[in-house]
Amino acid sequence: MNFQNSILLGSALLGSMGISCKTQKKSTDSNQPNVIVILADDAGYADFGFMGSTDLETPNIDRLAQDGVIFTDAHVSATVCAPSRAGLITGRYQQRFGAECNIPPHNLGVDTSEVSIASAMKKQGYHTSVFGKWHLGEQQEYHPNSRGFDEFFGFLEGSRSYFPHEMNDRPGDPHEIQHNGKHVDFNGYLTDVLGEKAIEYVEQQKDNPFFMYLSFNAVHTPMHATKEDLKRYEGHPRQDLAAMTWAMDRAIGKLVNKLKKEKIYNNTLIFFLSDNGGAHNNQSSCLPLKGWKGNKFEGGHRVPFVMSWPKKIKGGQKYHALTSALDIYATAFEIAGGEGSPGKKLDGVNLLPYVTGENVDAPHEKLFWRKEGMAATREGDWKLIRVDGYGYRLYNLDRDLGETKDLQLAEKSQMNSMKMSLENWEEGLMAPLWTEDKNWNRVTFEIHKALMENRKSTIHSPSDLNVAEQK
Ligand SMILES: [Ca+2]
Repeated sequence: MNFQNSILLGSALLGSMGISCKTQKKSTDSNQPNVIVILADDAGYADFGFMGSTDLETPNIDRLAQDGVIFTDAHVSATVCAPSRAGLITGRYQQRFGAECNIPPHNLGVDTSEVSIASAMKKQGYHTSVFGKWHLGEQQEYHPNSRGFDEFFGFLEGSRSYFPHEMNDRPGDPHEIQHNGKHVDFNGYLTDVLGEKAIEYVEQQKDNPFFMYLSFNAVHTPMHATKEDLKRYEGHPRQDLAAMTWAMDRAIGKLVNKLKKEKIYNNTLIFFLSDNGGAHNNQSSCLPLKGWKGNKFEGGHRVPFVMSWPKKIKGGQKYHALTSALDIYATAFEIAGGEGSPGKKLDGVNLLPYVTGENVDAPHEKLFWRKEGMAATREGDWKLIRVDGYGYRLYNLDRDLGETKDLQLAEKSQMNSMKMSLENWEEGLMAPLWTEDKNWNRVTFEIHKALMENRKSTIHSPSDLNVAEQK
């Protein structure tokens, strides 16, 4: 089935589901750039050439970074997949609407009163699409097509096989690949397929301003790669990750080439980032940061983050002040001609005036994180971590990027001021609408405790808890 046919089929299906999917009018404002948000999954802070990796190859992403701005102190709003994505697509701290924890239950998702970035861009006349992992709710009201995305090709769950899979690909399963609600039988390797679909979409929409959210599940587990890519990295100590990263880079390279071929690359605003820190189980590296996916040390939430728009942003820049994935929404919406917020008050800001030098202040004085009993805040170079039932740590990242020297006694006034500012922020939040599994919460607590004590954690999953209890 070609893409045009599949769009018609999808539209017919959506029509029968009572969902509006009108074709967007061609914009009269030719200056509106296309916007593409490329999200990697569980990629390590250090695992791209432009972030200093010497053993993983990412030539295409590196070129993209070179064409734009690299944010060196950029953060996602959560250290695990679903809440991080909830923040990204709403431009708001996800704890404000109860999406604080991972993996929404079958019947829940991102509160429908939140206006997604796709809905915001549609208001500006954009055609909108998402390719890949969703992870923000499975029911019809939480489905991408109900949240402002004209096109959805991907899967609703948090991870799946990269190859066709008997269980994942059962029609109706939330892991199945679908196109606008309709089951799709795909062939080949999913990272390549998502890249191809993104290119087909560009071909379809190249004459209109479009918004694309390209949400790779790479390099999340399972560690699946093609034979050819694995062969390229034979003997590599991180063979699977290197091969998966190479495939994602290849897909991004092909997409950028398509934009260049169509002569729309210069007026396309592209973001590239990871949804959280490298995971403990996917061979990733967050060095020189401490911690990894799921915890409140920098390795959990500081991510590689690039913004490129050759027409308006000078390439080869590094930007060092605090920035957030929450800023993507405000930036895209304002650059598309939007003013203020299309819904509730955004927590992110438009980054453009900061990277052009028009605004010399920092986009954020403070950033905050919380998932149930574990919370953190940044204020400039200061970092405070709070673990309920255990205590606090205060670090100065300028002198101690690896978060090892606790300054809470030596810097009492800083400690008290940040503690209070975290509590003030929490007053604007609600209780989580769903919570983490109890055992996973204990695992996360034990990891924080070990890292706060500058010990290696011996516990990484609930099965490790059982072993520890038997000792
Ligand atoms: Ca993730």
